[in-house]
Amino acid sequence: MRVPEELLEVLRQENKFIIASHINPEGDALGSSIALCLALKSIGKEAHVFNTDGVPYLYQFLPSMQLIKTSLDGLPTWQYCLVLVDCNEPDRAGIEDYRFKLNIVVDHHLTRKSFGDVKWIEPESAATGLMIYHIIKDLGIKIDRDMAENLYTAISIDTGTFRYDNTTSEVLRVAAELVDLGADPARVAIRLYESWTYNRFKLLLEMLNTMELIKIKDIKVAFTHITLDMFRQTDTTQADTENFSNFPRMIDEVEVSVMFRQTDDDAWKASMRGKGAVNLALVAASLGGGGHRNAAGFKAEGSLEDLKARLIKSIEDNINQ
Ligand SMILES: [Mn+2]
Repeated sequence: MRVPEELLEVLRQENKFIIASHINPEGDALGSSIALCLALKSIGKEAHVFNTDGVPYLYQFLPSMQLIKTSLDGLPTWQYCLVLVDCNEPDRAGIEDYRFKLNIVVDHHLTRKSFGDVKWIEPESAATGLMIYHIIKDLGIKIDRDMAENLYTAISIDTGTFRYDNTTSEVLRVAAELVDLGADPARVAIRLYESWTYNRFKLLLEMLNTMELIKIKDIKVAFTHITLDMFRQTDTTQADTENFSNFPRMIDEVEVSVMFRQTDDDAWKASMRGKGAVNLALVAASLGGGGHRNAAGFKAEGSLEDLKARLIKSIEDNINQ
């Protein structure tokens, strides 16, 4: 993986940065942003981290997470370089109404958009955190414990903690180095996977109870959903559903797991996880969303039944592509 020289040059020469990541942030978005902010600060730059949704409780263990601002009010953004991480268009980050001095994009999502003056998009990279690691190294910045743990978490979450097929030897080498630099794998794993609220667990049970297995051509797809009522009954929020779509994928014969969650009366978000038989990035794109081959999502309006029908059609069209 090679960091474009142009990107390094801009980071060396400019002095004021605002780092932003996508709405509903997860470990890669947050860990990458915080690590880059700490790194830029450590060489005397002014850097801010913005996320419109803030830090979900699941990620409040991230070192230096208090750096994250949920508002850009009062900052003359036009004097700052934007670094958009883990997404590649400003409306994904809720910053489409702001102007910046220069727009930089660092992302690993397949869907390419035209936004950005200096772009580094690497769909082959397991995580944006891995790209940020290379940027920090190439800038000659020493990675401290806080940066290490943020980068480790970013890489960990996007590789299913070193289980998905994006877990390359490079991923493991970088992770090992981050552990040497102070990241604590056991602490991160416990916080990511074994620190649920009881309510979140109840919501998972509700979701699993909705599961149906549908055969599309030769492959089995598991459908689950969460209604607004279920959120209300368990006193949980959308952020509590992170990774829920992975559970039905545990079943041997399930190739694709789709979880729909209701966001408004007639509005749903679908999150899909696969094992390779269907290119879910293409399925998501056909329905106005995006993502990776084995992890993608989209938003849609209408009834759940309608949505399912559209999705089944799209999966049919994209089997083995
Ligand atoms: Mn990512």
